[in-house]
Amino acid sequence: MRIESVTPFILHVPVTGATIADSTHTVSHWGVVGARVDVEGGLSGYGYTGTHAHLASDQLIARCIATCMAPLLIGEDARDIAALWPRIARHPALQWVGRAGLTTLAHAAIDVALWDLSAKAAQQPLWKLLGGQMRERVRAYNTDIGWLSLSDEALLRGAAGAVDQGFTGIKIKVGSSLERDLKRLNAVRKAIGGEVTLAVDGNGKWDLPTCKRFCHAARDLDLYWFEEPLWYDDVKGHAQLARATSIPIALGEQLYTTDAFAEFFAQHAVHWVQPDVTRMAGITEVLRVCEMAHALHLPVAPHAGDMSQVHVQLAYSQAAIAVLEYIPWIKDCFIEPADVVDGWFKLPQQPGAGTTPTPAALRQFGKAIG
Ligand code: 0YR
Ligand code: MG
Repeated sequence: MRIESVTPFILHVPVTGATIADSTHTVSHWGVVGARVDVEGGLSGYGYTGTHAHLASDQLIARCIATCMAPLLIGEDARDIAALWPRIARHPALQWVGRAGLTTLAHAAIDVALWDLSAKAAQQPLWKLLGGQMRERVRAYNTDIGWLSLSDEALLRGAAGAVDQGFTGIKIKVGSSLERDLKRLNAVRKAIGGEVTLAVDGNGKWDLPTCKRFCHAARDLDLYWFEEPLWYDDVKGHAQLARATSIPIALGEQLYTTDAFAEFFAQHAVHWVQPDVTRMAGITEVLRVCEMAHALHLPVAPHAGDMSQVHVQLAYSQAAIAVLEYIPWIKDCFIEPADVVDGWFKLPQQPGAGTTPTPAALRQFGKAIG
């Protein structure tokens, strides 16, 4: 499967409603910055990373794919995924300017495209190549009903609506003020009852004293996890919080490397592990984190920067993965959308990684590479 060309693309796809907000970001579109890898014989593989759709930085990622990474790939065998991973990640010119950041996001698009190609060549959905189906179904939790930008009424309506649709888990954003967040959470818990799992996500906004106050005040809400309570890289702070509260700590969506996860594991600073193929240079590296977590008996709940198109393939095949995030913004851009029925992700059927965009999506949402 000789690689003939590597072509970047950018899609900006609208989110639900005009904009959504968490504690740190207000977002109107999801950025899908990707690579199409064409091989001899006519197959095309697709992979992408996820962004907040800022065109200037999306164009940097796209150009990194086209000018820095494509030359390392042309002429190579696309099935040599394991060998091509360090060839890009450890390439002197890339490593000097990257190692974490936009070069890693660009690498994610490439790695996912290579896995997509291997699965398409085998005429199997990716989960088959990753060990086969190891659980009957994958539980979804709904994040799209929990934004800080929603009014109290809309939040309650959305939470109850998700439960009516069959979701057994939801996630609510926090990080505005303790008073507002706690009031909303108490109302949501009342509305959904005690059976539905209720997670909260702070997106790294608060400091340790605020987190401790929050955890104390929320102790009777039976929270499933508190995600990114503190600044993303603060291992010591998360370890302190983990010791101070019985609420499980979740994190990982902002971590780029296995070393970063290893440090959180070593310090007992995380309970729910949330790697993301779109940030961690692809599937190859996330599989390593899943194995590390599994060996430590820590459950994995991948963050869905891919909006679960790829992660559903992992969730069906990786023993460590317990639950998967659901946000429906970009699913209809793909030949086979990552759909949820009655609160459970459907088992993908199409050959590949689930990353092939429809021609209509490329036309409607495509942006210039610059
Ligand atoms: C919006 N999921 C997250 C979105 C989401 C962010 O900023 O990117 O909230 O990725 O934290 O768990
Ligand atoms: Mg999050």
